Amino acid sequence: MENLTEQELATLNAVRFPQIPLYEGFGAPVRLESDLRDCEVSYGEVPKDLNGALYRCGPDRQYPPLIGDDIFIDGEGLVVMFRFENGHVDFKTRYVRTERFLLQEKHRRGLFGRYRNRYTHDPIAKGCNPGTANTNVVWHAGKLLALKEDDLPIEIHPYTLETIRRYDYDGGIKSVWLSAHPHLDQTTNELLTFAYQAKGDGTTDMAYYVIGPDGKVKHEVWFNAPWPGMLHDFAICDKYVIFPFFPLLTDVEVLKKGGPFYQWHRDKETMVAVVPRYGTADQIRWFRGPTSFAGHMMNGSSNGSKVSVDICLSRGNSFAFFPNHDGAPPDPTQGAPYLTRLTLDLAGQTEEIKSERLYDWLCEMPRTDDRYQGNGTYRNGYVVCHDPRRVWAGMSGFSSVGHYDLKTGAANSWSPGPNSGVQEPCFAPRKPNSPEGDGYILALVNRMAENRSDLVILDAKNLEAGPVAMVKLPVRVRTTFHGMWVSQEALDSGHYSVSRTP
Ligand code: V55
Ligand code: FE
Repeated sequence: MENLTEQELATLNAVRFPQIPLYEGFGAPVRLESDLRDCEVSYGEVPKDLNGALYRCGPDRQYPPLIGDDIFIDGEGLVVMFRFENGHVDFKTRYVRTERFLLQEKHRRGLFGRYRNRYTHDPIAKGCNPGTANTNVVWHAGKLLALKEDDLPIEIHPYTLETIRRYDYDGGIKSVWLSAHPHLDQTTNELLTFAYQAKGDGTTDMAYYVIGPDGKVKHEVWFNAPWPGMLHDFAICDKYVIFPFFPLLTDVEVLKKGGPFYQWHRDKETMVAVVPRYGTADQIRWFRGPTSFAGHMMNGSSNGSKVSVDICLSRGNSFAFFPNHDGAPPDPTQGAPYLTRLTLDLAGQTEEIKSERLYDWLCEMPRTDDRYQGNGTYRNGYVVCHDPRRVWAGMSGFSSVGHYDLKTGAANSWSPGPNSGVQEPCFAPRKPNSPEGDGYILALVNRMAENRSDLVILDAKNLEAGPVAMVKLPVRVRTTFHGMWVSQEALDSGHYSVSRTP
């Protein structure tokens, strides 16, 4: 075998995915790129006032990973677009042509090993950016960016979805990568974003950036995290940004031995940094609370000296595929997230984090009416959840799309029924200046039994009335993580013209 060329070796290796639960049924790699003009509408009518595009992103393995195993946050990013025009919906998917994708394409095989462990990759991949662009898509300052937290944004074309370039904001970003969870303030057209482990694997450096409406870095704060952990998401409000630190930590020595990128430290507490939105590192305030974990935040707000953040919080690690540092078996009872309000009092005498559970439905992927990100008066939240009145189809994902009215405490939901699951809900306003929460919820539906997907359009104010329309896809879309609705007006102008109704 030694005297075979790389090319010959590669063609000897048939593409064969390992038989692991992640790749069974709905999780099987799809690996197709689709173009479908005029999707079938199996129910109702697509509102004619919904013009623009829903963008989403998720992993879909291009080639099998080198280690014969995988976790659900790895895999090459596939961008999904539903383009809405005058009652018609066109569907398109494209892989993001990351360096990693192009290198594997050339060699016709997987070159990457364990999630974010560069010591497990093929030597051919040395020096290649391992980013997958598989987590989120955001439209800001006239650019559509596909994001993953261990790489810089990848700019893609908003209509063809062709990959344009890896984007460092013309040299404005000095961190080695950027979060996949920037938060967009549609009233100022600023994109607030950050990097954790901002100088490389296992570093404690944090970088926080405000990108202006012109797409240029306008504010930057560097500070140190209490430990080199995961910081997947943060929250913004008018005067502050809030960074919660949970004890899922990276140890470079573990990486060198081929181990996991994160380990859970159940003996460690939760820490929260409140950073002034346009301030400096010396103004940062720190707060402490018991061990907890959250992937995602719904929104932040500030009221006088009190800063709060609504967050899908669990007591322990909800990423059971990252092991306990002390070798104990995973404890799934601790990983269930519930919408929880953390309150930090800047005028208080203590560093205590006050914590209050807002709803008893297990939920994740929290979203708002995007025009109200960072607005303390917001009252509508949208999640995927397990409404106990619904049937949960197990492996199909969450059973229901939920709407929480944070003012009245009411909760309602819609479920696609048995053998189906839902993905993260995205809000689209009925009209650009509609009041908060007046619009539609767009969500991908996993049809397990039929091995394909739907896109459901719901009335955001009345989920329980059932779909406004159901857009039927002839193919399966593997579970996507995040994305957003972008109106045609915002696509045309490159900015948002949102003025808030109080
Ligand atoms: C998360 C997701 C990621 C990731 C790290 O939801 C954390 C949590 C989709 O990728 O890389
Ligand atoms: Fe996320």
